[in-house]
Amino acid sequence: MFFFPFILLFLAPSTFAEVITLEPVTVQSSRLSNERRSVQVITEKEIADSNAVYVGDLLRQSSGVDWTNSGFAYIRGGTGAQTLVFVDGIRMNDPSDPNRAYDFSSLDLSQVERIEIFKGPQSVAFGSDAMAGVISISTKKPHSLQKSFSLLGGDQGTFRATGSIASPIRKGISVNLRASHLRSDGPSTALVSNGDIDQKQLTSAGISLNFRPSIKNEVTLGSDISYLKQDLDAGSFLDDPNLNSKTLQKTAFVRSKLSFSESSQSQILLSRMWNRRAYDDRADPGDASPPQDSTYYGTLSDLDLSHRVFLHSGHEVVLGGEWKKEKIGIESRLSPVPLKKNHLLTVGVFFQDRLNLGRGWTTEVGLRHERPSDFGSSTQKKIGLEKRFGSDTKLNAAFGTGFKVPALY
Ligand SMILES: [Ca+2]
Ligand SMILES: [Ca+2]
Repeated sequence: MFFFPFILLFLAPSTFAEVITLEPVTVQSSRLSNERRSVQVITEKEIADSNAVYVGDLLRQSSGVDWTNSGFAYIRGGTGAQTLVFVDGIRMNDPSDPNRAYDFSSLDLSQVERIEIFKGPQSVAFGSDAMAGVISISTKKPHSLQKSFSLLGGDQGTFRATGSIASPIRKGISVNLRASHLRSDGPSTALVSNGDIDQKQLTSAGISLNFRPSIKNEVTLGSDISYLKQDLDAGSFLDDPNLNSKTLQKTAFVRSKLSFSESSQSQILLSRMWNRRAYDDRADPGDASPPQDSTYYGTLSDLDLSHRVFLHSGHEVVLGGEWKKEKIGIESRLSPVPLKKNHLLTVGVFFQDRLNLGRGWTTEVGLRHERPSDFGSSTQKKIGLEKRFGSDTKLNAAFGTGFKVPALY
């Protein structure tokens, strides 16, 4: 979609005397270092300069990433089901989706600060769903005293209002509030449309509290909510004038980052994601699919621990474990959907080792063992070798495996 904004009003952030600046903390960046992987980063400035309205407008410009108008990303020819998505470190792949894929439609780009795309299998670090790659989104969380408000309008009846405020409460404690509303009469969900207008309304809000007792230790509590109402189509090539969905998504998390010494750091993340998606459809000429009246419920609870140790200069070990519980429910009055299971419990442990051999040579090995209830167990491996030539050139060869737990219906 090409987008031409005709109004842009932005009240620049105002910064006052007390400024607390924190580096963004994501679980991903601690495990998947940018230097040594096929990673693409889209920065806040690039997002602002692009004038894009949807996350997909940016993802589709990235090499090796394809995009559908219905909101799913495909990395290196893999499917949306094989792409693991994190928002602020929280797993977002919806257990109530038939493929356990993440629908980016519920994410307002105006709330996004940074997008990292890790290409290739990352199952050693993150387990199931990371077969084709990982997309990690960081939302805007300024910790200094800031107020901002913006309005944006464009073609296809597009209008967006965004506001945020961040403020220190007292020394070492800050709060961040933000909200946005987006409405649009397009683009069509079907790639080929015969004039059917697909409206979209997305309302999002979030709050986070950050405690920073010392320079290297911090705890963040946060919660986000979004409500999306959108018209859909009956596939990529078939308009449907009366199919729509309503999606309510909520997340809550507590994250702590602790440094025991210069050479030892831990991260603990406890998160929960709720997703409720309701479809409404009526029969119409050309619509071969039966009418729908169904609601999908999915929750995902996750406890993720990792500990990083620098044994000596150039030798780094990461150990970690994860406990994850997903649960789904489906209500369908017209055509009941049988479930294989209504919940899944997964426990996993992993380690990664990176060793600098000198003369520009670095090796990396990793192993993860994961046991999803009733689906057997799985061990994932990776091995890599890198040779640097000066500061600008490197040669990297890597082998990694990936896996995916079956969807629950
Ligand atoms: Ca439609
Ligand atoms: Ca229909």
